[in-house]
Amino acid sequence: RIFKRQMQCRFDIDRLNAPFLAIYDSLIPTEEEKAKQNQLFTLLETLITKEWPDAQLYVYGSCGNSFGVSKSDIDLCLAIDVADDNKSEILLRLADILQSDNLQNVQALTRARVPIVKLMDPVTGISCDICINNVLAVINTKLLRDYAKIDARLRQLAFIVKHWAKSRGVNETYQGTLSSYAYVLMCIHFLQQRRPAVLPCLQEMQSTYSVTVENIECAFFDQVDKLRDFGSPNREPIAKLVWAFFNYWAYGHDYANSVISVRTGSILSKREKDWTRRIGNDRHLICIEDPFEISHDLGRVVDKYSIKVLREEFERAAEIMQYDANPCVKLFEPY
Ligand code: 3AT
Ligand code: MG
Repeated sequence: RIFKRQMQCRFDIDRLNAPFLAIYDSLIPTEEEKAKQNQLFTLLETLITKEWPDAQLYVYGSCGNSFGVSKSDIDLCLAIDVADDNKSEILLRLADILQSDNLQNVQALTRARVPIVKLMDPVTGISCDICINNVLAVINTKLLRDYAKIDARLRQLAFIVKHWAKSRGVNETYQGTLSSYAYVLMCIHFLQQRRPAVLPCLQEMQSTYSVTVENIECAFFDQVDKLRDFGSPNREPIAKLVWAFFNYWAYGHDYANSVISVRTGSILSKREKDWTRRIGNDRHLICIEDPFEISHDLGRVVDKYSIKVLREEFERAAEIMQYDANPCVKLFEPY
């Protein structure tokens, strides 16, 4: 039905590899920048363990999952034994401590959906958010980082897709478009689906890593050094994958019936997830299953207006990849 327009790839696609790789290279944070992030992390860790000796500080999000572009903020999670009701107290105390140490713009947002302390380090210029006990995010960060170690093309594709999404204004969950996390899951799933596959499904393999968090068992194969050659039977270079990614989301994906699932490395049906109708604010117009919180659809932020915006952007990108003389410029033009 919707497979009407899946296209044949243009004949000169390979000439786009070098320009796409150049864009990727330009987005990677430098060693100097990573050193500054580590420096700030160490400072915060020291301040925190002085106050709470049993607490642990973790990096999550793009600085920890290896999908962070240059100048990203740092997302941190403070793991501490505290009742949910007392989180605000901890955040306020933390804000006090940070302020006394000359960190700038310190703010405790205790009433936010995810309560955090925000701060900026005047020495490195890096901004940072600290939340409490969001341990699942720390674990999904590890899953993404482990996938990235298997095949270099995942990081290349995800950087390009994230850069496209930011340039085109479709990386704004408060406007009904998708989070960076959702885009990375879309890239992983896409590479699991190539034939031959570029990525395996780590959660379907014999687990070598397992933790239970909030009653969810998170288990997967994490000895990814052993999978370094996994993707080599697939010889598709980056330009072909970018082309195929946008072609899939423009013309190949069955929005009415399908759910993409990194957990199973396959496509599930909306019916089996019971995601066929709107429940509360969850509309399930584009369905992306969280790998651990499997009742959680990362597409739930998308509404009947923003789904149109998103699909038009996928189609625009697919058309550019198909026909434009200079896709590496046109794709990222500000909206
Ligand atoms: P940016 O480079 O900052 O755009 P990011 O990787 O930091 O990308 P997000 O800001 O979207 O990604 O989210 C930060 C982390 O929070 C990523 C993931 O570990 C976690 N996370 C985000 N959204 C969700 C979600 N809906 N469910 C579970 N974990 C999530
Ligand atoms: Mg982030």
